[in-house]
Amino acid sequence: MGYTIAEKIIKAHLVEGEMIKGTDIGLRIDQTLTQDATGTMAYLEFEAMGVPRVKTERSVAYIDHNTLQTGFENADDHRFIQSVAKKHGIYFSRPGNGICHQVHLERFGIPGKTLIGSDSHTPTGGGIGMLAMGAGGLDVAVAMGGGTYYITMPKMVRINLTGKLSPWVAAKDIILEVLRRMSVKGGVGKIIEYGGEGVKTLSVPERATITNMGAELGATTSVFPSDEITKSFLRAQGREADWTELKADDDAQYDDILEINLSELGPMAAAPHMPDNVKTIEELKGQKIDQVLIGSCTNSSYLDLMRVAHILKGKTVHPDVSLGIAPGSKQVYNMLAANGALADIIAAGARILECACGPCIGMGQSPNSKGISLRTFNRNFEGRSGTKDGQIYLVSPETAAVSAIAGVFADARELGEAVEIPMPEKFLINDNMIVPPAPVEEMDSVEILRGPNIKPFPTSEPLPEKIEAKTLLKVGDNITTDHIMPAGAKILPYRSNIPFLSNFCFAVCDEQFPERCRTEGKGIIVGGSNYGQGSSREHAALVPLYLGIKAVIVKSFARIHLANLVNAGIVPLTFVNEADYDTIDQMDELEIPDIRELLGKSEITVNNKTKGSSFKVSCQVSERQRDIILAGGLLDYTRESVK
Ligand code: MIC
Ligand code: SF4
Repeated sequence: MGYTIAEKIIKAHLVEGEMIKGTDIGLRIDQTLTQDATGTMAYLEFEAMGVPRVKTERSVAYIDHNTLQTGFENADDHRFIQSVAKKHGIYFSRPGNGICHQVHLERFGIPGKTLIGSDSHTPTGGGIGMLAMGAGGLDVAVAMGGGTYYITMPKMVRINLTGKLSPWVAAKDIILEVLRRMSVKGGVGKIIEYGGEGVKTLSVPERATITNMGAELGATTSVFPSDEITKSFLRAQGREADWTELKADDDAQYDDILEINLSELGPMAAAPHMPDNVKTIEELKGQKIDQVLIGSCTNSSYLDLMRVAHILKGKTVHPDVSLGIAPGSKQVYNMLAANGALADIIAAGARILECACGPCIGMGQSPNSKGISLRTFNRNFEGRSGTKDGQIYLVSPETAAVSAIAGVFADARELGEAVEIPMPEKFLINDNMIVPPAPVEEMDSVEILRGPNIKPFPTSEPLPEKIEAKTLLKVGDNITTDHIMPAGAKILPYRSNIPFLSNFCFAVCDEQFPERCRTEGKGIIVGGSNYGQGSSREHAALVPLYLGIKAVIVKSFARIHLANLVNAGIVPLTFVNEADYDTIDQMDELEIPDIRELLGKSEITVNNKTKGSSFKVSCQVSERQRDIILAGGLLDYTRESVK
């Protein structure tokens, strides 16, 4: 039997387990990346492991999220990360160099390699044929130390692309179509592989837009073949030697196959507040808009912004609209400046933002009250923009640009004939903002610079024989990490200060939650399906840990968040009968006897002491995860094994 692309990469990196779907496998990790919002914690954890030098082929620390410096906190964290990187063998991408996923694709990504990153959009690397996955900071720290990365062997889904996109229809519309069909939980436990004749019509950055937003499907990752197009992209980046061919065998087996005829797609938008709430442009056309933002790791490549510049050239942004543009990398920014496209963008009235995540993570540019904001980003979760009642729509750069001029949702196809913007034969290569680590012989003399914002991370206690605690919060389906641990300009600077962050835990859902936790001292959270979707931020587990949360009982979990809960030593449980969710009320007192013994079992009794009833839950953790929880979290469990 032949192999899929993902199976080939997994096979070449398998260090534990067998490639049997649904079982735990351990992978050797070639590359890691971190960004600053998760990086400070990841490097504190790396330091705590006591490994002097990273053992990966390449590890890169990016500064791209916390670039608003309204106090000392972010700047201090940047200096901390820079000094850790220098000492421990990590390349450092300075603030201003761009968004981690865009820069990694341009300068470091290699087909056939494994990459994990402390950011859920790490699968962007799938656009260049990497097996690239988002992970919690601690998992990344372990991988940097040479430790194995564990996932559940995913199912394989193939998406066959046929035909060719119509003029002004974009890669973004392809992934919006996939989201429309599969939903935000449709990818859980799966790797999405793209194939078919249509693949040849898509450039590497377009493929990367698609794999990037595979994160919104909940997929483990997404991957494209590495072909002649990949080769010419790498050649244009001066890295042809990094190319290898990668394709699925003809007789590879897939668990599911989807067909998408690119010729049939039109422009689409994901309406508030979920990336799978997809509408056609026909349904929205003519509605007034307030803001347009172009950028983010999904859509800020050279090709994206050249198309935008072409649309804006000689026009003026509608008087009722604020248009912000953040190029994805210094390379993109520099090239637009050199060829005059930036001048066209400025002349049209766009507000040029730093090349960083910026408004995508609520770092500025929050829309007006109830403001309708069109963004080329990947997430439109409630409150993420920084304006609680902001109405965020996710669109392609083409739709964004035409709408910014029109002042209403507009259909870019009305521009008529397509504009051919060729992929550059050579990108502008200047790695002067990437600082290499100190040579081994000098590492001991590198001083680590720590600011006062860095507080110790919370430690968990060994799991008791039984958990007895109140349901301190009951929430519904599709709770995101932006609900659990919000980000944004006011809170993000405190990512290395768990006590401070805890004041904002679940603030979007229930502002009283942190106070209740403090009063009660311990608690349980009850939730619906796809709990913890979105970000890889381990803070969404560390903060509840700090607040005394012992267990989370839900209908189903998102992959990375489940791993983060285990790493923090919090017990993840799922209802055996989903209907039991309805029998629990907030503040009900629950009791889970013999939990130490029952971890990993599929039927565990929970007594609802308030209601005098009981129900069954399952604890779907592997043996290794059970040992991690018993040990009080991954850090303690790992410390000895990677030395
Ligand atoms: C996001 O897009 O939500 C983030 C901010 O990039 C996160 C990481 C974080 O919370 O720091 C992610 O996607 O993992
Ligand atoms: Fe940054 Fe937004 Fe991409 Fe997250 S999704 S890495 S915040 S640009």
